[in-house]
Amino acid sequence: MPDLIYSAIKTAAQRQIRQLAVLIDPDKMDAERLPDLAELLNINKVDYVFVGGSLMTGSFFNDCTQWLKEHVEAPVVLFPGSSLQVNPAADALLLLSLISGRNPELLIGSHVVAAPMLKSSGLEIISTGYMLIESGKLTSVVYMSNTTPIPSDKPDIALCTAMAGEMLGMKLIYLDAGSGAGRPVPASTIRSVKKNISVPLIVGGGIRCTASAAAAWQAGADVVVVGNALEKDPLFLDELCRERDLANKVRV
Ligand code: 1GP
Repeated sequence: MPDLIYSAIKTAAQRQIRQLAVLIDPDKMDAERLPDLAELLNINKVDYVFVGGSLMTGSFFNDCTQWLKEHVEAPVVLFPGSSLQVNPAADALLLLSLISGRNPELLIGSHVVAAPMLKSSGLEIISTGYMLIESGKLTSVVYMSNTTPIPSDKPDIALCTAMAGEMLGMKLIYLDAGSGAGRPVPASTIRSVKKNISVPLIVGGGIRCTASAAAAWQAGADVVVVGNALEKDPLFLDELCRERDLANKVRV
């Protein structure tokens, strides 16, 4: 499988181009709202659309993924909360190993079970060292993963974990405070992880204002992920993209 999406993320990261991914949780989306959202995503030239959720109770995942692939210009990347969230219509899938935790199922177990299905899906599979950072509140992902997140005031633990992930061959590191986090990943943690790895760094969770996104990019995030805040106010996307473009000096 060609690594088109990974190459795009990596090339942009090497050029220090800040990228934005919008996370869509199909449980919190419906078919009526998708067209307006797609228009916003296309107008603002969002870099990636991530699709997934730590717990999915509805049945919209497959239709939502397919629809986004057909109507949105940005690549559609699966960010699966479980092996049920796989759809070959997408462009790529982040194969998350939860390296901040010690739950064997999320480190390797579910990957073994899903491997044949992933292989036959034809999806570009991107090995991702996924790290949860404590955020001041019990997020769904922390509860569902049955793991302890890395304390937010222990950047050393975060950086050693990220370094180990890279040494194990993971192609991306994702620092996540969790969807709807009380506070985003601290800039000090982002900075120290970024200084010690050479693979691209994704940061998300609890980003609700442009200042938080700017702080994450400034500290070294290559891709910032925003979900919740856009579910509440889709027009926030315009501000976020302005901030990204300002940081990239594309437009003022
Ligand atoms: C969660 O990083 C993502 O995994 C996005 O979080 O929904 O809080 O923006 P939010």
